[in-house]
Amino acid sequence: MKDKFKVAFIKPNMGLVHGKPYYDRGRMEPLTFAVLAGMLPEDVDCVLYDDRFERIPFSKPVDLVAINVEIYTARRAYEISREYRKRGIKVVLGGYHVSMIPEEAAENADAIMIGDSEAIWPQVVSDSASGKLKKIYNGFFPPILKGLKTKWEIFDGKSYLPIRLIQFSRGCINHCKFCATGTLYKRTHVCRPPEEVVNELAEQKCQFVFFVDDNIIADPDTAKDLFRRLIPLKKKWIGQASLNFTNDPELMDLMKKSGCAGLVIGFETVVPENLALMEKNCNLQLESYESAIEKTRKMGLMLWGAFLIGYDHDDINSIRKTVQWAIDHKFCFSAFNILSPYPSTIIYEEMKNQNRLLYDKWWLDDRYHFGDAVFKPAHMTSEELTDACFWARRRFNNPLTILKRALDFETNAKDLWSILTFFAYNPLFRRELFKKHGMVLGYRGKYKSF
Ligand code: B12
Ligand code: SF4
Repeated sequence: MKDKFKVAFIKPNMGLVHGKPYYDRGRMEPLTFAVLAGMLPEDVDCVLYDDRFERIPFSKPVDLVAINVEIYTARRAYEISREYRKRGIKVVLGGYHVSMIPEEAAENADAIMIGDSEAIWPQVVSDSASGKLKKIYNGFFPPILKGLKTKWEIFDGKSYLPIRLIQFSRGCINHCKFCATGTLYKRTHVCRPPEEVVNELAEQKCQFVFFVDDNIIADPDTAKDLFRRLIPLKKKWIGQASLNFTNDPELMDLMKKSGCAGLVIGFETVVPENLALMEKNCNLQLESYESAIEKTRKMGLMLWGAFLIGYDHDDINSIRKTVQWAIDHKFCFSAFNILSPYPSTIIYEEMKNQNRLLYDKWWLDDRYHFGDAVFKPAHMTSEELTDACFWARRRFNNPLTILKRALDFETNAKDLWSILTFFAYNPLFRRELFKKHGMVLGYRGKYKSF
């Protein structure tokens, strides 16, 4: 009997901490591969190697290697690709970073997939099986999401946080200047048929779900349809959304009834001039953050505030103000991300033209460490920005502040589940922030996995 064609999916790690691979205790299942595996016919064997906690068995036979590449994992992804190609095994790269800078990715692979791979990925595998792999594959735009099957079985036997990831929609109706999604999707947003999403979830035992959509309410009517169908499932879910859902009482009501426990909200900044520079229109159109947050509190939602530090109207004081604001609002979690221009975004081009980038390709540069500022800020030095951002993370996550944030009986401490969730993840995220800071990207030949 002929052996099945075997595809190895690889989720690369980011890099090394004190000379050893970064070990992320807060890792989630890499949904991308459940989606890619779901597109393939039964006669293709799929295996997943998650470099974030497993050794990659480079010498194990496999017919095609498929690696997901994001900007922080690009260097490691290219290292893994080299190891396989040295052994004569074909490698295909795909994912956000590949779509943002295909020419770089193409130098590091036998084939690349640009954009969303629905409808094309099975062709890549069959071309490879017949020895006719092409160098470049272009995905359909906008992507066709009807009929998608998420094959979560690919995660069986592996250890991830106990939360099931799923996607209802792709893209975004905004185009913020710093954002990769805005750059790739050009204000296009596509939903999966809600009934297909709910049918998939109904078969899943896991009671806690993360909708990874960039903005789950971008198409409010289809989101309402999804939420109505979710109600009978009685699952708890979290997701990402823009705050303008608070202007629609019906949407809020359905969201709550469908089991929404918390949301990641991209506040980005409390400095209005920065929002204008970012062109973050969904936030500019709000009456105020305060009134919108008040409505989410009434819903009992636990918020994860996402902030971008280092825009041109930021200085040390505004960064301090932003952190204090997040603490005062008792957000369950917050991410203080340092502004890091991604290639092909508007902000990258602007900074390049203004000669403000410290390195041309910071994600591949030996001098770069995770958490470093990679450009010349307007009102401080890049070192000051690096320090301020690390300070912001420490301040928000210091033990006393964690306790202060916990004491919110409308949200984080409203019931036992919320308290347990708050205290399970806050200390974990605190540990990870220290571990991650200063990490070098890639393994640089210093650490090999066999
Ligand atoms: C969920 C998520 C997370 C989760 C983690 C998820 C996980 N499993 O580990 C959390 C919240 C922890 C997270 C963390 C971070 N994330 Co994140 N995350 C996402 C998000 C919202 C969804 C990813 C997802 O599951 N998509 C669903 C799948 C189905 O879509 P997909 O991956 O795009 O795959 C499709 C195609 O791209 C293609 N494809 C993808 N890979 C491959 C590979 C091959 C071989 C082929 C053929 C095709 C292919 O096929 C798929 C189907 O069409 C994306 C934004 C987005 N819209 O995708 C950001 C995103 C990927 N994250 C990003 C970043 C920067 C981060 C952080 C570094 C943030 C930070 N500063 O700390 C961290 C660390 C990430 C890490 N590598 O460790 C950026 C990456 C930017 C870039 N240029 O690469 C994104 C794009 C957000 C953004 N808009 O900027 N993230
Ligand atoms: S709203 Fe969010 S996902 Fe959309 S472009 Fe802006 S930052 Fe990106």
